Amino acid sequence: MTASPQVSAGDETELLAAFDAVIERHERIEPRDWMPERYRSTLVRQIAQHAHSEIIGMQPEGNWIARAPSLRRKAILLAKVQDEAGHGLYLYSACETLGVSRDELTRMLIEGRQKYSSIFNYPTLSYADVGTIGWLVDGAAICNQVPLCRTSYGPYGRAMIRVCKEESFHQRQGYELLATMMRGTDEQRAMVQESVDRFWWPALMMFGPPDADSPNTEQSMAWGIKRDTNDELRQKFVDMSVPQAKALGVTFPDPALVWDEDRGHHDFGQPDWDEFTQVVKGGGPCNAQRIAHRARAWDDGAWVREAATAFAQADA
Ligand code: BYC
Repeated sequence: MTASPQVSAGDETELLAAFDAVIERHERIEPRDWMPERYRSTLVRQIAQHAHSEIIGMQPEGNWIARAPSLRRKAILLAKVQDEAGHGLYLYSACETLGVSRDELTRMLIEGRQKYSSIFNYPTLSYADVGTIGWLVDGAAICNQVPLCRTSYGPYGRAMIRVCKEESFHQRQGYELLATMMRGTDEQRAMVQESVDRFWWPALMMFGPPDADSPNTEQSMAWGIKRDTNDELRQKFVDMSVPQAKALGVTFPDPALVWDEDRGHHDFGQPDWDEFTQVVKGGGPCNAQRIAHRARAWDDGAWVREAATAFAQADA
């Protein structure tokens, strides 16, 4: 339950102290617990953005389902894209526990009042992109989402557990696809490298702006919504990906990428943050196409929602 107008200032101080104590003990806030309005709105913003990313994220890979090179690849890709739909649904349900309906959330996405991950505004130009998305995009998602299993809001953390298990399969299928192509012809190897070159920097942008330019990180860390900062997770992703690239036989397009013995981490260059800002503001290569497709799918599905509502009412 959120702060109600009947709660007096004295009560609110007590409620806030109880809330802070739960956060301090790393326990969970549940939907019926009192919570500060800003905690609730921050969660709605992040969970909705996360849900929208899963649903919009079906499009770049969905683009290749009808052109998969074999029945096996098609079955894998279909299953993966359907999993993403499932992730969106768990996350919309988690968001609904905060008092906002899925209809409202979808409207906010379509009207540009809520965001989705920048990564899905880039096109998928070859089948190698299906592998690269699995390896790097789902890989980045895992880095970001495993700590979210311990987020302070119960329904979000519980949704993340299943999402992470499925993302783990997604990453492996991507890596396996790329490894298969790397054992193929020179042309296939070149396709993989070209795809990795296009996706590397956008994958690093998935973690959000540098900590110094991230307006939300400090408060979200204090509330236990985020467990690591954007830069910490980006570093973890780079450290994890470099040996995988080596095993695969591809390189990343970053001359500054070197192992730093003293830090025990890789040093790396910065993505083009102006490009990131442009993409987040709606000016990426595929923003308009992604939203137009989502709006069309929402309109096309109106009869299903109406029929389901009528059926539920008839049954009641
Ligand atoms: N793209 O203060 P910051 C998947 C926004 S899908 C767009 O650091 P925060 C998959 C940010 O919202 C997985 N916008 O924010 C699916 C904020 O703007 P607002 C998607 C971004 O929230 C299909 C502003 O920039 N994962 O795996 O503390 C196929 C300042 O940022 C981005 C999630 O959604 C971005 N990359 O931290 C394959 C993870 N980065 O809202 C795979 C959940 C930042 O104030 N989300 N912005 O107007 C999070 O962990 C956090 O929200 C973020 C950003 C780390 C992304």
